[in-house]
Amino acid sequence: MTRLAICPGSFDPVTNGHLDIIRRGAKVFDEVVVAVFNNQSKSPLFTVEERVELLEKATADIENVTIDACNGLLMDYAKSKNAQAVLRGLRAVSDFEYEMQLTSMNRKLNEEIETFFMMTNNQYSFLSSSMVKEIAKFQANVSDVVPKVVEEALKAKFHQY
Ligand code: COD
Repeated sequence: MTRLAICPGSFDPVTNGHLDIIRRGAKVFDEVVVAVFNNQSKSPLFTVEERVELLEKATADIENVTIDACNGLLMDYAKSKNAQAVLRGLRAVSDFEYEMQLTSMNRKLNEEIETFFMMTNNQYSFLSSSMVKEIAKFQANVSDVVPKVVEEALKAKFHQY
């Protein structure tokens, strides 16, 4: 049986922290589908299509990873893919409460699909898409926290070149 995990998120945009989780997850599961959702509570900088494209480029070298744009409920999507697991990253204690709520709600929706958490690599513990966007807006260097394609996309978004 193919062990498939869904790695869901907003990925607005994908950071090296996300990529670390995706890369490590791809070593544990046969297939990882990165599912890009339009999170209603966040106002995105990049469209879903742009986020998918950036993820595709950033994960092009990982054979068993695919990227998909998603609407609706995560658990409905996971079921439609016959996934066994949802894969999430944990940075710090501050992530814990939100992840508990999300996981409890998801379990209520579908008990069959387990959520797996992976601790971030220490170097990415304080890395978030929001902070990357914040500093990129002021032309700070983001080359060590996002892949090259994202660095270029941020420059194009904020500085129009
Ligand atoms: N290091 C390691 N992991 C990280 C890092 C980092 N530096 N930064 C982020 N991560 C992890 C996050 O913990 C998460 O696991 C993943 O990477 C993606 O992060 P984000 O911030 O892009 O994802 P979120 O939290 O915005 O994703 C929220 C969902 C899209 C999963 C959620 O809104 C959802 O499930 N939406 C669909 C609707 C639904 O089913 N709702 C029901 C639940 S109430």
